[in-house]
Amino acid sequence: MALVEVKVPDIGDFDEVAVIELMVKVGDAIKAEQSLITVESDKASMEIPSSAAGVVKELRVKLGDKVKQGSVVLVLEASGAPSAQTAALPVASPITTTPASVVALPPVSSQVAAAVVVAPVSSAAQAHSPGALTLGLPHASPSVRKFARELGVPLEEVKGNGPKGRISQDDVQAFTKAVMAGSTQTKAQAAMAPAGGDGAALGLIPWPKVDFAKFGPIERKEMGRIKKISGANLLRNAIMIPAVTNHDDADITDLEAFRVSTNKENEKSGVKVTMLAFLIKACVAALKKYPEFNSSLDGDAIVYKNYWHIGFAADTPNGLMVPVIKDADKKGILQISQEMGELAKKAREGKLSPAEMTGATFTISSLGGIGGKYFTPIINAPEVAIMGVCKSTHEPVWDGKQFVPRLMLPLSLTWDHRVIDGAAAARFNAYLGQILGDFRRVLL
Ligand code: CAO
Repeated sequence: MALVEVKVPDIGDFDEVAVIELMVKVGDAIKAEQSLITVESDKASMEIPSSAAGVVKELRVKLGDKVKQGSVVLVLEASGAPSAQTAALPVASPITTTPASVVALPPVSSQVAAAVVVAPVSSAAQAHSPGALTLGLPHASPSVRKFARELGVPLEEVKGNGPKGRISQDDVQAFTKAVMAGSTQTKAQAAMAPAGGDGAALGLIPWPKVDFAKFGPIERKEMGRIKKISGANLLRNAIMIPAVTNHDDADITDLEAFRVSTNKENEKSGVKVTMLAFLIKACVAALKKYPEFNSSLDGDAIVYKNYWHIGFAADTPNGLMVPVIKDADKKGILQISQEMGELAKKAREGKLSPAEMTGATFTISSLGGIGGKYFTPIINAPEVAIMGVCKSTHEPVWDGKQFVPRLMLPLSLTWDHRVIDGAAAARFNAYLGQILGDFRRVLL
């Protein structure tokens, strides 16, 4: 049997490329045209196929090596004639090029679809590891991994139908379709089911199983669709985001007086201004001053948004909904109040369109009309912060000489510690308090 050196073929414009994946090992019997290694430049990833069939005798490259045209990839004990292409060429057959940046994604960037339908990938799958194969991680090319990462598909759960179980883009698509159709569940989804999942996928002890009927009469009701969907999202966000909440108070004595007088003046207009409308406007000013609060995480990058769409939590008979006031920075208090009234009504009637619930850059959850002092709202991913507001009460505040009664609004800002620091959060709250204390500051 002849020994054949399989070499890197002409790789176009690239001078040197890094080996990021080894797909075969010594002793493997391989076919002609089978992919041997993946190399990656700053622009593309490519798989280098074998020029001949045979058994791998020696691997001449390792992960991280730089190779170029003519570099020997491996030595093969050939089992047949080299491929026609190879016979005519001094190097292996032409490479298949998959530009890393070109990934045919279906339009799942819709936050709702991505968040609701497909559970998040594990951090192990998210982090691109050049040693993926040796670590026993899924057998897939970098472009397929990138594709899966962008869809939020846990690659380790996808069955590969390629040679040696290699996962292709078609496999990832089929898995996504099955999850969307409800015919399969990711492990994380199963773990998220409040009672059905046992948390095993997260390494937790099993969910307690109790026969409640043993202790008294019970009634069992299935949760509605909205509660199920928001529950899964809330659980993911609570688990995955290192969230911290800062509490503060804002003096809204003058603002409340202004709100009441505005409502008297506008009695006939039918538009009632509530504190939440002022809060939306004040938050936009604070978000502009501290842009990291209006951002999202995308891998290792922070995406700063130059638009200010504010979601507000609305309590509805079907569960929690979050309609969005788009371009709140361009709207006045009266317009925001009117839109809020309309959106809250639609939410309660279950008539919100997906467009009216997506695109928020920051969310406010107000329990002010109900009561309470402070709470710890859960961030609405992929946002990085949320403002919780409770009921304002008159409190004695020291003015330097004496205690005076002031109307104080409790604020609870939850923020993602991966993006925001405690000092920034304290500053955000302090600035918001200044604006609410003297609303003319919004104009500054
Ligand atoms: N302090 C004191 N009073 C307040 C207040 C505050 N922070 N915020 C509102 N109020 C008052 C209003 O002025 C109004 O009083 P009047 O009827 O005397 O004028 C009353 O409370 C009711 O206000 P509202 O709740 O109807 O209006 P809103 O603009 O404050 O809120 C909406 C609208 C849709 C956000 C609210 O109805 C709602 O659904 N809140 C619940 C949100 C929620 O569930 N959050 C938790 C999410 S986590 O599970």
